[in-house]
Amino acid sequence: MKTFHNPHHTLHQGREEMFRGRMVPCHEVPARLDFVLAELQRRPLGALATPSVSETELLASIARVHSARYLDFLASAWDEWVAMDPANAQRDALPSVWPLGNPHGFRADVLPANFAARLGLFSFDSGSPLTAGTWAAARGGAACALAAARELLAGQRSAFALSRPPGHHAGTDFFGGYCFLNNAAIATQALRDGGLGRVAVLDVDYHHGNGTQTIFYERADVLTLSIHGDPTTEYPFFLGHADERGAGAGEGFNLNLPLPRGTHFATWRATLDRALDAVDAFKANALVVPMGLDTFEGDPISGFTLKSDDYFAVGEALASTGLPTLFTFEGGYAVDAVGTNAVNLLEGFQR
Ligand code: SP5
Ligand code: ZN
Repeated sequence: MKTFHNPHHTLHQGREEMFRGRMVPCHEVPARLDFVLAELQRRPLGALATPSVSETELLASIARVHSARYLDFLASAWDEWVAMDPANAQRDALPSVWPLGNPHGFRADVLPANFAARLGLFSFDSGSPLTAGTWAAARGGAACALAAARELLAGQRSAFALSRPPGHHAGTDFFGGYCFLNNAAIATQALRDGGLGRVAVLDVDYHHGNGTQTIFYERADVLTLSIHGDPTTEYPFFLGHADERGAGAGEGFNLNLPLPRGTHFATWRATLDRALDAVDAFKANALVVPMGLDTFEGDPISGFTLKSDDYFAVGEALASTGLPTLFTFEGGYAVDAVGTNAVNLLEGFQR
């Protein structure tokens, strides 16, 4: 399978994230991608390339998923942050105030002129620093997703969009969970627009793919599935329960499979079979896998116990659908194992 990697990823480099009342070093660091790239050079799975996508086509694909007002916000966010206070050039932008959703009655339809208020309006946590190069890095990731979708549309069996920052927590008009543009959703929509009738998105990151779920929640042409830590105790907390089944035309086209913190591979693997049965029943034309490796036993912020060798079996199981499959790179914070784990999964898929 061909890998498209983001040459601009280091432009996004947060310093600290808010965690329980204090600032801690960011978990989502550039070295994560470097380790995956190095492992792909050691154990090649196919060609390695950077995406070549025109800026016009790229922005059009991104706008199929994200709102115009959110994209305007992202494009000017850094300049506005620095304009608030020249000293901000040395600090990452983090939100500190948010409008609660319904039924609390705060207005989300009126754009505040105050940038700090807009930073909150378009986000849901204070763990996702926005930096000088965030917009450029995120666009580079969307380009990888689009290039990978084109591989599948050209008839390839699989493709890998290797980028950071990750994407699956980002929604139509919000960032959070270290994510700014939803690469998996952008790829999925590009597959639909390229003529594939039904696309399944099976999220295997430790954290619920809340952004992807909300983007496709009312649609019957995209089946979203997610296996993740139970949101009762695990981030992102406010979405990801089993009773969220889709709405309107999309009712029945979302499947959440939450598992308790501490779940071992045997249970996780059996749960994957449930998800794969649902993908089969949906008669998908393609599969998109937001690939998080934070299910690993050594992950510093997660609670499952998968071992490096288990990822071969995950890849093999995903291959059993026989569908054209596109992988995006999501979480995985045990930095020196993330390359091994990612390539184990992809190598298992190619077996
Ligand atoms: C893409 C992805 O995996 N996003 C995950 C975002 C999780 N953010 C909250 C993490 C809580 C951090 N815990 C810090 C532990 C300090 N020792
Ligand atoms: Zn995660």
